[in-house]
Amino acid sequence: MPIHLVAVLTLALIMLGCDDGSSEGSQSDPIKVSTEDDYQAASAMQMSDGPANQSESAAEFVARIQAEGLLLSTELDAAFWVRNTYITPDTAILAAKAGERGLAFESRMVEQAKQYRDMPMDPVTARAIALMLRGSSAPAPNDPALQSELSEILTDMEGQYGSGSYCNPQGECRELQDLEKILAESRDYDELLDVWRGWREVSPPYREQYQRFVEIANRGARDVGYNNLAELWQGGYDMDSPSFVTESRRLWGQVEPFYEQLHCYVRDRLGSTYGTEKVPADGLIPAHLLGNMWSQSWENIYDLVEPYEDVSSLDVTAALVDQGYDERQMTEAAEGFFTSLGLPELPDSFYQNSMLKKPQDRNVVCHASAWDIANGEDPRIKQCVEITEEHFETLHHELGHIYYYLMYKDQPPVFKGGAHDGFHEAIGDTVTLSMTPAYLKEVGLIDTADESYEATINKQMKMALMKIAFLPFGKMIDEWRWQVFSGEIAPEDYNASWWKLRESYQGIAPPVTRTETNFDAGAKYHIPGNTPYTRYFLSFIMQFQFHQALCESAEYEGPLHECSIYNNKVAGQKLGDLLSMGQSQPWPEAMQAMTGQRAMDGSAIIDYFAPLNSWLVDKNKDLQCGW
Ligand code: X8Z
Ligand code: ZN
Repeated sequence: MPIHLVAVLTLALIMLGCDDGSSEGSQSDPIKVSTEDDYQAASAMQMSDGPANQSESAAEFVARIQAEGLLLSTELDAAFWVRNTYITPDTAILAAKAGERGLAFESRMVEQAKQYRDMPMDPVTARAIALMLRGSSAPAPNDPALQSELSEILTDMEGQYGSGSYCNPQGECRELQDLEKILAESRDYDELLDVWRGWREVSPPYREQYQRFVEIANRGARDVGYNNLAELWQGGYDMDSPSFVTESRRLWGQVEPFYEQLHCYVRDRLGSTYGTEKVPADGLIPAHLLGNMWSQSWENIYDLVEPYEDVSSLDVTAALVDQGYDERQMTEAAEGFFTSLGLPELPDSFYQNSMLKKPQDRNVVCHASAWDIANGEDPRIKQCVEITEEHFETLHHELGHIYYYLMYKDQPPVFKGGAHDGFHEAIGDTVTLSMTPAYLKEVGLIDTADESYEATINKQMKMALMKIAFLPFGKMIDEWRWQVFSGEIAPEDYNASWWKLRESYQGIAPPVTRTETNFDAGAKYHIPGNTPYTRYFLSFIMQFQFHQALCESAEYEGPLHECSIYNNKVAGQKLGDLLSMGQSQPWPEAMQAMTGQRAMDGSAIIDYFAPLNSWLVDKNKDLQCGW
């Protein structure tokens, strides 16, 4: 749950892999925060409770809040880290109490910051105040009893998800990662169905808690100054809330036709595998056949949809296993990509303090996350690493967060954060776009890099199953939550509305009848974990823009999908500069510095996949696409 408390302290007091964005202002006169002095000052103040002192200037207020926040984050980080890596009733108590203190702090901060809203001040302080008033993903209501209830609900929901398991009729019990493995590897329709349905037993027990969470967090959003939590979340992008919604829909419109082509082709191949009575040629794809528990990315069914069978496919999983990689070596290999760009080595503490392996003797929240502990001095990741290509990619993703933390370490706390949350999500993924066949050969993960047209299409298909299949999923999750928060979706319609969006965006259907006794949204981590999801949709679009820009700075000429910035220090410098900015400026500034454009844009992802797009259009010409 830490994620909501990340944001609890909008000040980036703690950053857990998924952080909140930024707002107005510009950096001309950086706030000076001497950590040592401020710690002492904050200790002396004992986390001051009252309203801002009338004689305190806006800049003094910002400095004080940052100092107090730093102090508090030490306690919160410790409680949440232990909770996430050791789920017990005891750690629930510790984490809920810490969360409550975080919410109380946030509430006081917001109330005090409001007093400065319309005062004249320098632009840097103005941006700091605006960031404080932006609210967090679970904003604190201005009521101690509700703060306590909110913290308990969030701690409990995440704990239930993290310790969930499913026991089948034969009495065999499995945790999520083992269920996911079956979903990825089995091709037995009924076995897949059992596992898909089984995992969804985790969430009905917290459906009512989620409903209560929505009520309390909406109250928190109102206390910050928004109409509801949807508007608060949408307000995190330096744009008016309706124009952000319009903008994100515009981006979806840019990529939707390509998704439909991919859907069409995959549906046809699945029809050949499972029969068209199970996968109708012009209908929805049953959600359990796509190789992933949430049908969010489809690379695990690559073998069923491979375009050219006799051409070498890049089996990175096999290479990692054959070469005896362990969890730490995989992490070091990912680190190696970042250092090849000229970025610093990870501190020793990173390997000492991270959790890279799933403990056998206790429940942990396995969903991967990155933590900014001790103000950039003790960054960590938590991932139940498996020796697979998918986990190798996730390690790069997590290190993207870690490098953001390291590079904005010297920013004042209030400016620690991604330019917006999609930037934070995009960094590691941008790097993985450079893991071309030529790169894999260079680092010894494959023997030969086949350069034929057929090999290119195979590789692009694998990438599209990861990147294009994800887009409607990345979009629909918050479409659902925005409507839940605004009240357009009533609690009694949670499940039906979820499937309506799954159907219209993704073209998939539940394989068995669902009713309102189910809570299928809640079976995805980010719902009980309350992590906003639009960030991933944006990231999947922007990472191709970033890749294109970095390739240009490396003076690469050629098709985008063949570019690798591995070892390129000029590209590394550009990336490092972006990271160092943190959220000190509105994101269009960061976007411009990185890409020369001020907007997010889908043309780079379309350009990257140009060969596959043409191939699919041709392949599908006799099929009836759409649903
Ligand atoms: O949650 C994550 C990361 C942590 S920020 C592992 N991702 C989303 C997911 O797993 O659903 C990365 C891609 C999408
Ligand atoms: Zn992430």
